[in-house]
Amino acid sequence: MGILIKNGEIITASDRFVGDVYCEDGKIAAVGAGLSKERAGDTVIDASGQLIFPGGVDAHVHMELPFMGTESSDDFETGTAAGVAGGTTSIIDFVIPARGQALLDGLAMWNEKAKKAVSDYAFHMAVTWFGDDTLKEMAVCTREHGIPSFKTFMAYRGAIGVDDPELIQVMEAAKGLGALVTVHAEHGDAVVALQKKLLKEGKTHPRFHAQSRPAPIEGEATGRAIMLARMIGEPIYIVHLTCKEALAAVTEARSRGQVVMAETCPQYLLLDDSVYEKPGFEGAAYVMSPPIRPKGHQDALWAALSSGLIQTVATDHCPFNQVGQKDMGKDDFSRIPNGAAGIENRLALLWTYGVLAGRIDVHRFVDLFSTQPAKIFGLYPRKGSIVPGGDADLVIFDPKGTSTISAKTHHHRCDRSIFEGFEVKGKPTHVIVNGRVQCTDGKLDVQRGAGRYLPRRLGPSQGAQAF
Ligand code: DUC
Ligand code: ZN
Ligand code: ZN
Ligand code: ZN
Repeated sequence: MGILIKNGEIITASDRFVGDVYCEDGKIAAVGAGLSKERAGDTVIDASGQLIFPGGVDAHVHMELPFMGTESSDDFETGTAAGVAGGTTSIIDFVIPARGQALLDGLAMWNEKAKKAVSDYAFHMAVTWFGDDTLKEMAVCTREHGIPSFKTFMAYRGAIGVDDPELIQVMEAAKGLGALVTVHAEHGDAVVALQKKLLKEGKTHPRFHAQSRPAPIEGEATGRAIMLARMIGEPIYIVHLTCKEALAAVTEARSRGQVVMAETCPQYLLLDDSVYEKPGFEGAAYVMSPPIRPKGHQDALWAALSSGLIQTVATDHCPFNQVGQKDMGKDDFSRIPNGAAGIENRLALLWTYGVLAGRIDVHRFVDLFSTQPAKIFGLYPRKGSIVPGGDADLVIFDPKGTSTISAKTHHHRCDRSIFEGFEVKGKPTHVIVNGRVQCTDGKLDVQRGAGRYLPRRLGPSQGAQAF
């Protein structure tokens, strides 16, 4: 049975027109005006006055991630369902093997966890150490498992972080495989030194988390990662870029023609570090790495989105409950699990505070939300577009109406929302995932395990093609 969506305003990264979309067998079968393809039993959706976007691709999420002595509180079922509620129909999660663990053992664990996803998923592979077999394992990931992107952490030294010699080895290996290296850029040793100093002075409150990882720590690591990628001749993708210092490093590299891509997240665009001054221990909800920056950085990030300096907006969705998880760090900010929920809010926030605020246009919005992450990471045009033959992942969006984000109503399995009280305009009336309506007017109808694994392949110099 198919779905015919009639008379919607179809908006992609490049086009905008009123028309119909016909979905059949999980794929988009036709796009055009006045389609009359429907057959008996088809669902017909009148999308007059509404917008139709390609389903969102969130290229940076962590479902049930074992981290800092606990586990992120959304699993692949609840986390992907929250994504669907917010118009995100595909995710790329990170396999993060423990230091010393084989990459392929980590992959086996993630394959198992992800089986319950309600929407499609792919993986990046984190390389958390470099052993005798790592190069071989990276080749197997790329060639046999469709994982052509590798993540490295310059922070979290002693746990999942790598040192520079290891980072160089990962970049060289990725270059040989035609794979892309993504980097969490913070100067790990400097963070540890600052944490020690602050704690020694008795500074344990969540606000000192931010003080232990100031913007120069990210700027330096971003510049160093870019320099290493330049030395090796390998494209690089900077995850969750938050500050002017890091933007300066990207700007300098791009002006030389180096292939550097960057991602930011809604929390870095919309919050400032006054969140750490909330009463009591409430600031812990905003403890993530990198931290929320002082006022001034947010406008620079918006400008970088609009100019194309930053290519994608992901969420780094990594929720922890205030009660029972964040409170592990009640007496020591360095023990507060790092991360927050956000997968459900990306569309609403980018739309309201990006498009409606005049900071980005509708095509750039679709690009950041869906098309660029799909292109950069090898999912396009199956994902990230509205074309015949592509997967039928669509958001039908009613631009009318206003709602307020709250932990009381979100689908994240988390007792706090870092966007609590944010007003957002419009709402998805239908979210279609693989040709099936999975959310109608905020009501989910998802199927545990319906999500499929998405093997990926990057074209030659994929990064350079992407923009
Ligand atoms: N930062 C976070 O805040 N959480 C997960 C991992 C990371 O890098
Ligand atoms: Zn309807
Ligand atoms: Zn990170
Ligand atoms: Zn992350």
